[in-house]
Amino acid sequence: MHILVLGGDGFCGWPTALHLSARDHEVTIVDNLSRRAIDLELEVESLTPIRPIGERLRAWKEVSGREIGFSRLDLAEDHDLLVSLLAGLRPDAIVHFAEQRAAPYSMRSPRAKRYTVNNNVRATHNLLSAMVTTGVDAALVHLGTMGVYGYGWSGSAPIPEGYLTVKVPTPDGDIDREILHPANPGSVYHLTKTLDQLMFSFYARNDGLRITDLHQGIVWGTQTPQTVLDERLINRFDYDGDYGTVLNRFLMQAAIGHPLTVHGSGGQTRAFIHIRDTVRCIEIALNNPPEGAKPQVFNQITETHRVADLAELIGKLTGAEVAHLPNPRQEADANELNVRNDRFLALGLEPTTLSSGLLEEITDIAERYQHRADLTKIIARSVWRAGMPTSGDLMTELPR
Ligand code: NAD
Ligand code: USQ
Repeated sequence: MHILVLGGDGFCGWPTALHLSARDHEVTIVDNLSRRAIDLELEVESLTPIRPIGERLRAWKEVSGREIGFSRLDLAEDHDLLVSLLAGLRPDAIVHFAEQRAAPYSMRSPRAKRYTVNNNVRATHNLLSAMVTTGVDAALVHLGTMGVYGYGWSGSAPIPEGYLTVKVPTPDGDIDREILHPANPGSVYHLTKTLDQLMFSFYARNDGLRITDLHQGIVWGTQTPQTVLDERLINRFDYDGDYGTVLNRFLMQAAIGHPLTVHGSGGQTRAFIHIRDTVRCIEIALNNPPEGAKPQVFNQITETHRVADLAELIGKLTGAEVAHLPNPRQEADANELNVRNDRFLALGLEPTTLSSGLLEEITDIAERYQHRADLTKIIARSVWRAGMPTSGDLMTELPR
């Protein structure tokens, strides 16, 4: 297949592009390199030394003998260029990673809120509209998020894969209707993913686009079988308070002797998936497109954990201290989370679950590159509402 990987320079996109190329697909990456620009804005860098996109692609050709194409294009701004690209390449499939993906970044300022909405909503809509304009009948796989369901809305009831059947009362009795699971976004970023879902429903129904929306949990790990082949292929590792996600942050913090930054009680339960499974799931989704008329939704997760349990586990493995900090987010202090993931399991996914071997592999990477860490960037400083407590001052007093 010829596959476009939109956002293919990012944390999930880069290893996916390499994985699909290694599986003999023709791959073209489309990216505006905005994630690298946000690093400059936040004055922070990936813990791992990621190379410029051109060097990454040359290294891949040297190592594998395969070529990956690249087009620098802003999906939100360059609609006409996108139309020309689709009309010229006529890809068989498109994977859409190209959005601003950090919840804390999306809440850090009015400008960041507006940027996240403008970027994500326009990128997705431009893509859908360009697919219709060009008549490109590609299977579209989008990276959505578990956060569209919210946390705790249905208690311990299992979260279905996208849709819920409800009873609608009518004068002639109840009728069953399948609806998208109610949206309960917890940040402006998550809000954009709920808006994406509505756009997918419309374009599938109106234009017959074949869309798979992957409601992915928090991705952990960093390396895949392809990114370890050469240091120039290394994947990003975000550890800062906006882009670093909880498990990778805890592992990095343990490696450098920083207390583990649990927000509040740590009773928040979240869904997780290893980056190696992310790339496999995307390949499975590409091989199993829907018919059209309705987007199919897969919950792309392999396990759930409480934040406090993760901290305790890593503390035991590494001797790291656990710090309970004021939570900068507006979220439930504790929640249950029971998620169905039958569809990927039925299609052959063999989950990579948390094991001490994998945890150590990440701690090793964090130790190797700890000289690149800026300790002032570790604390999460984006708050959900003005006046909320931050842990910044407290942390300067914690032992290192
Ligand atoms: P990332 O920020 O590392 O990568 C996103 C890439 O998209 C970047 O390279 C960025 O430059 C590019 N991009 C953003 N806006 C663009 C635009 N308008 N035009 C062209 N390129 C653009 O993020 P990631 O962690 O790789 O996440 C990828 C996708 O997966 C996101 O949509 C995210 O919501 C979703 N997701 C990520 C996680 C996670 O834990 N990382 C979990 C669930 C879902
Ligand atoms: N948390 C801590 N300490 C930290 C960092 C986070 O306790 O140092 C807590 C947060 O308060 C939250 C939980 O850990 O309760 C998860 O936070 P996170 O930053 O790991 O993940 P989140 O903000 O939800 O976002 C990440 C990705 C996003 C993706 C989402 C999947 O950045 O792109 O959509 O995971 S999900 O969480 O399933 O919606």
